[in-house]
Amino acid sequence: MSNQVKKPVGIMETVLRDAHQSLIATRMPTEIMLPIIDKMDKVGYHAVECWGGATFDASLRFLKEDPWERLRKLRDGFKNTDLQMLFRGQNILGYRPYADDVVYKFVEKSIANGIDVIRIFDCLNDIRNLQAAVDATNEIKKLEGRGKSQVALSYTLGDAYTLEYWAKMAKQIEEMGADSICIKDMAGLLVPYKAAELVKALKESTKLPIQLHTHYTSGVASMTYLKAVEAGVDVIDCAISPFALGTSQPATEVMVETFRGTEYDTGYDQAILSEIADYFRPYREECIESGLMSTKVLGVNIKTLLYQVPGGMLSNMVSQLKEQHAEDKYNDVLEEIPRVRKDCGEPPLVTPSSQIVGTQAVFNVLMGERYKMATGEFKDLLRGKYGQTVKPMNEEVINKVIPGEERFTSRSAEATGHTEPELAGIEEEMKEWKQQEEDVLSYALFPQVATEFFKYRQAQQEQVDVNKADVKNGAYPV
Ligand SMILES: [Mn+2]
Repeated sequence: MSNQVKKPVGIMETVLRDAHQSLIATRMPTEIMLPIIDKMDKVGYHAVECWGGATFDASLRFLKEDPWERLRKLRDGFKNTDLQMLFRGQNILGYRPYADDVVYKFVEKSIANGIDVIRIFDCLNDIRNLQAAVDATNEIKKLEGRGKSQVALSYTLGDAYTLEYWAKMAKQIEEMGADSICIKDMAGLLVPYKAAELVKALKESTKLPIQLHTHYTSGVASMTYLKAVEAGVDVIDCAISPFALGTSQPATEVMVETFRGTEYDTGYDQAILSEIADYFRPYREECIESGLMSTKVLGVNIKTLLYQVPGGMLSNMVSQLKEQHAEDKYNDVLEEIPRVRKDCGEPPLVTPSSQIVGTQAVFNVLMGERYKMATGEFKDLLRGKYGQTVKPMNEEVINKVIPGEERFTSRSAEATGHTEPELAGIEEEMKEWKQQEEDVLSYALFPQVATEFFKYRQAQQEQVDVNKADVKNGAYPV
């Protein structure tokens, strides 16, 4: 035996959340997941990521599945593995800030239905927007003995984002009572040697475990993991090979093999991983054949480093331009994005700031004059309703878009007036559909989509032939 000190790196498997979100628009149904989770449970993964805003939304909207039911089924199957979810700070899994009582209830129900670790991020890295979710998790942990919070740094590039900035934020996250930290590189911007520097700086400022999340889009991600692990990162996010690479994560098997026999050896059994890959491979083929998985997202796109735009934002932008028959403006919009981002305080680009900046950039280009028109969300961002940005905003733009208007400096829930409990009111609004407490939360996040789902569910329960139902218009013969 060598006297090498073992420091096995953990792997969080993303195939049930981010991998299919990145490659097939979050369309993997529960029935594809269930047959393999028994095997996945034997790997010894640090955690399996299985839930988040897009999985929740797509379940209700496109798959006509109850996301809570999916979570309970996964929990049933994963007896030994932690289940992890992604949580948008005060926005929970939705697109607007909620009052603290909704945040608390959502955390409580997520943990009660099977979640172990909640990864919480804010699109501006305004840590005040993270506190309620962290506090809720800590309270549930005290009461139930289960539930951990992981706070994410939404990683981005720009003048303000120095090693000192990240190190300070990590320290604040430790002080706010989180259990671990994630470097959330949603756009795949973190290159290998920068990753080593960043991990080292964070390790010097906090004792919390550090997890690294990135995307393969620009082709450097597995090297980034190698350097980050050497620098001391504790956990890396990977996807089983049929759902890895491209806009998804590095492949689990590849990283396991990379560290085999070193102090970082995961100890995972390659034979089990290979069976899991065998299971997902035909489904991948099916997705490619049906066009659900586009081979376009599977290659290397080094331009993401140039424009710093996350994959999901690019595809939104392309469809917005298509609708306007202005696909030829693609490059103009790409160049406009960094300028708009700078005007509004250089925020990270992640839901919802990515959509807000992206849509405004499209407007600026199509109108032929910058800020001739602004979206309501962009105005709210300038008003401070999403929280504080790291850099000051461009006053000229503010004067053009929201002249003389009130601006806010508090956290998002207060800036948007969500200071009083709102759960009871929401329940009152939707009580005719309520079959479980969780339904109130589904409705709180996605009122229209959830209502459509509730109608569908009721029609099914009343034995209506759903094939005859007019799904498009939301009318179900009862
Ligand atoms: Mn991601």
